[in-house]
Amino acid sequence: MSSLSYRLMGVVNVTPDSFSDGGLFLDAQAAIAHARELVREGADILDVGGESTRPGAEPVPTAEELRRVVPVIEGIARDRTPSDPPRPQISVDTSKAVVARAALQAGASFVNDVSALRADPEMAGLVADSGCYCCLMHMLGEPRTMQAGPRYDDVVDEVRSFLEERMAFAVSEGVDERRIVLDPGIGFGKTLEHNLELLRRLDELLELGRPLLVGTSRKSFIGGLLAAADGEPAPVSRRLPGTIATNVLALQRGASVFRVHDVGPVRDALAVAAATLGGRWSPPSMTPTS
Ligand code: HH2
Repeated sequence: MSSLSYRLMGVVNVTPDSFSDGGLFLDAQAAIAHARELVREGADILDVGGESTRPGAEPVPTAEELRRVVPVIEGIARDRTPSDPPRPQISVDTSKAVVARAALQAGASFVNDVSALRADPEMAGLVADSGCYCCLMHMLGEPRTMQAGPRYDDVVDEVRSFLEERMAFAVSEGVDERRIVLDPGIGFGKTLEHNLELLRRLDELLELGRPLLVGTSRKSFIGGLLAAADGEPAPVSRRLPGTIATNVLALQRGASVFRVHDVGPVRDALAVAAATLGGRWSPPSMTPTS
């Protein structure tokens, strides 16, 4: 039986205001300890972020974002097993080229830019010159306003066209196409129905020929689906089963990078799901690098 290859990306939020774990790992030592735990649980990639992108989040000044993420990336890099490439791969969740540059110098090799290289004109050149991996994610609008009545004629077609255009832009700026990962941006300018439609038809994005990353972890559409009779969304503490369900379905539809907070339980669910699915498909390869 051929096996399905996929990678787990553990979330390390060094922020006071992230929607599900804000304030828990604001201290660098707490964030590094959390990162160690995620690696023990099976994270292949750690995604370190110093700015929340939750709906309504306020932008963080560059100096503060640097202060949050750089010591944590340095600490994780010091901790790594000296394999080739070192494990875990470190990703920085930022839209600012100055922050990405410092993160790459500190040991990151993956830029997770939720603006898909639109927010900072320096970002595409930086990614191209450094030869790092990057994730291009779809978002309608920007975090402050993105949930204000998002509308699409066909959400999947529009997300696919957007990702195709951003990938062409990245390549025209010198980014190696083989280092690009694509993400439909679950929860970024989407209603509950848009998120479900994207997950249901995720395989249509495979036509773009790059690995797909999905981030459903603990998101509010899961809370909305499990809302109480009074319409109150289920709290973050009740969203793990829904996170697992959506990640398993995304695996079945071709996703190969899973961005999650609860690495251990999702790892177990994906291992069983992948074994059950067997070799029904194989995602485009994405080889880690240092
Ligand atoms: N989701 C979040 C942040 N970054 N990056 C990608 N590529 N895809 C995602 O779906 C994604 C992302 C939001 O989750 P979280 O980091 O937990 O929350 P916050 O932005 O509030 O810190």
